[in-house]
Amino acid sequence: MISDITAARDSALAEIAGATTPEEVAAMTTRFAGKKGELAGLKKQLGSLESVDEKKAAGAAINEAIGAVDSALDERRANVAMAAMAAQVESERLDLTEFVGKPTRGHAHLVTQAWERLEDVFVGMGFRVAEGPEVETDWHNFEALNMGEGHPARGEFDTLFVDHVGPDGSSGSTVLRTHTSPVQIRTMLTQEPPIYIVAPGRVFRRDTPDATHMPVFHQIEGLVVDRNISMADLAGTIDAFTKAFFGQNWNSRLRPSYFPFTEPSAEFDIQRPDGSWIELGGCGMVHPNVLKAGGVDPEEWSGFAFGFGIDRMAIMRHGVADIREMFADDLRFTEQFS
Ligand code: FA5
Repeated sequence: MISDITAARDSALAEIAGATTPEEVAAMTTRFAGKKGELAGLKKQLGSLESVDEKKAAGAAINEAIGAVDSALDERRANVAMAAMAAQVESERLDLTEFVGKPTRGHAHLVTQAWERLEDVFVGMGFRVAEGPEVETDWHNFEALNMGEGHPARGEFDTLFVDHVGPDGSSGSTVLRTHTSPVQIRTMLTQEPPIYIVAPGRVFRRDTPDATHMPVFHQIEGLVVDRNISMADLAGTIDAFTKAFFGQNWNSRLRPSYFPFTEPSAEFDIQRPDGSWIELGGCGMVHPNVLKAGGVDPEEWSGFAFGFGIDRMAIMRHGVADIREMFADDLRFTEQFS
């Protein structure tokens, strides 16, 4: 009987060693280790043995054989599972070599590029960068800028109102800022002169899009408040800026204009190398009422301010004919720039 057990064990171990798939191992588990397996069958025959010693010896041999077969099955099961997983990983491996070539690099939006360059130029001239909220109070956006309720100049800003009821029950006093000029007020209220800041940011107007207008666009505000500041400082700053931002062969000029928050006021144009002039923004000497609203004494301090359209500067710098092209997200346009 012992020799039968040894033979059954050895042939089971040999077969198990040759199993290569999880399914084969499962079938062998039933055949060799199951209740109806060969070793179980031999175990049942133990009862027919006559001597106790023979029973003992055969019983021990069967238990040893079952143990050996069980551990061989466990080991084989783990090995084929590992091999199956390795095969699956291999079959699902992505061949990325086809994408290796010249990588296409993106670039910042033209408006972002202009925005960052403007900050660089002004920081280089000694200005600090300030900011304010896009949702603004009527007071900061209009009233403190010398445009009280009913002021006709408010009509020039096609304002978007925010549906908001104040703590006192008042409504209609919150707007999407129509320009970056409210940052002038916020800066003066939080900072003592001398003040030298620029404030780039997004602004909103109910303007119909055309070649030079967008309803959401960007401006950069400038504010200087110091002793003995004159219109000559404003002109000199703008000229230095034009040459630093656009290049040495670009000229700028100031044309008399009107803004409620500056007096005198001017419009700022630049001349392209081809000789044509384009309006980029407004500027002027800060109105005494605006200095007062900002808590600054107009007898002691004076200042100038400007507000330029960043989007217009971007199209100017890159020779783009229509401002809307910059926001169409058309790769044929975008890829022309770096
Ligand atoms: C103003 O917004 C004044 N706050 C500027 C200012 C600041 C004057 C400080 C004096 C002192 P204006 O509405 O002209 O002004 O706008 C300034 C610039 O923003 C324009 O010259 C133009 O370059 C740009 N701009 C105005 N509307 C649009 C628009 N819809 N789309 C794109 N750019 C615009």
